[in-house]
Amino acid sequence: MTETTDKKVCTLLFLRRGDEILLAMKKRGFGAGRYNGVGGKLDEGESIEQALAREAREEIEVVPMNYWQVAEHDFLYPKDGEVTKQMYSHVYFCDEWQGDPSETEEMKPEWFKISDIPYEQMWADDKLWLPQVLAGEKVYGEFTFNEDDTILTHDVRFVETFPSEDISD
Ligand code: 6OG
Repeated sequence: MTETTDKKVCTLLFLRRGDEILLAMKKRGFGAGRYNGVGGKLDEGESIEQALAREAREEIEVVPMNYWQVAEHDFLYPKDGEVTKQMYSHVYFCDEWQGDPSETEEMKPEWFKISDIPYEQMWADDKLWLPQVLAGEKVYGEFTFNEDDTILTHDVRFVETFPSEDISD
């Protein structure tokens, strides 16, 4: 994993219902205008699970009840040849929750058939790992982005355990 001074750990959660997935249109901030799962950066002292629940409540007004990790990603955003921003994302699926997904100031949720995911309106990395995860694989990905948000490099691997779970180092 590459380290930078500005590494932010964040969560990403996708609700699942039969052959559908809940995506949310980000209305403001980083990634605005794209569909994504719900999530964001961990607050000071917060655990992954606490952040997952807080973001789901704040962004689409649901409480996740049953969820499991499906992916882990290291996103690097170089500027002028130097990595100045890094997001390390813990990705989860959820098949049981309380509340109806609702639009908030930040996100507009929408159900999509798995066969109809609007990859062209999502981050460019999503089509490189979401299909595998939907097929039941666990993946770890490293992605470097150009300044125009296209992908410069990517490395996606199937894993049994995620790097954050590796206690050997
Ligand atoms: P806030 O800025 O709202 O967190 N995120 C990405 N998600 C995908 N699928 N691809 C990317 O490629 C992403 N970069 C960031 C992580 C932003 C949310 O957006 C996710 C966070 O859940 C570049 O706190």
